[in-house]
Amino acid sequence: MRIDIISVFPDYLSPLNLSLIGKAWGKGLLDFRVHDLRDWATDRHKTVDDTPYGGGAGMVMRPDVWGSALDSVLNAPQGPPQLIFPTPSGHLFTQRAAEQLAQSEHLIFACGRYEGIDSRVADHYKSQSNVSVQEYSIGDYVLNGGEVAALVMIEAITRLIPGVIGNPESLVEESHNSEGLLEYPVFTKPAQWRGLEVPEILLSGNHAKIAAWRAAQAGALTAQRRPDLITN
Ligand code: JBZ
Repeated sequence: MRIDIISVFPDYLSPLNLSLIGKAWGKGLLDFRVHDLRDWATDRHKTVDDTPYGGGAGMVMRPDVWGSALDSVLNAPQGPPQLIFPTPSGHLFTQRAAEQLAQSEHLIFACGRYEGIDSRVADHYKSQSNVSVQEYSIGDYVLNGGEVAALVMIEAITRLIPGVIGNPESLVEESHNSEGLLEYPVFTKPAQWRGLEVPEILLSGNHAKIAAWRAAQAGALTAQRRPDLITN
């Protein structure tokens, strides 16, 4: 999978060199291209933003600079790309969205800063037949720009690509387990630590009882902390 990322802070994406994602890049499974938006600015100050029409606080990113940058990465030979705008006003990015995007051969992340990117940029590319456009938010909190949201989405997407994660079993048993619930609590040695014991059932060797205990724990924890995940 090829992933282009455009940002005014390309160094923000340096964690992509680390851990499993960095190894998958080294193996050729992933091909990251991080671009500095200012490379497409045309004035000597490399301006990428301007004041908002209608007034208000802060600065808005210019559509002409973004248009030049996106046209240039869209001209890559990977086949129909998906263009993703991390934005607090986007649809919520979910595991279902990660699964859909993991099927793509080419993703492009357009990371905004300041008060965001002129709205015509997403509208323009939505009207183009050679690209699919999505606006996503990773959750209800305030970030300074799209870079960290892009990192979150890239990790969630790329770990679903065969070969990126060494042990594919870790793809199925995760904190959102196969039942769509929170995961049960886990324990390892030592069996006693600072006066706290491991639940006795886990030392019993009775695998049927252990599975039932874990399912009950997952259900109770989900009901308490994330009732929104319970469908009924
Ligand atoms: C996001 C201006 O660019 C931004 C600013 C905040 C922000 C994003 C992009 S994406 N917050 C989120 O997913 O929560």
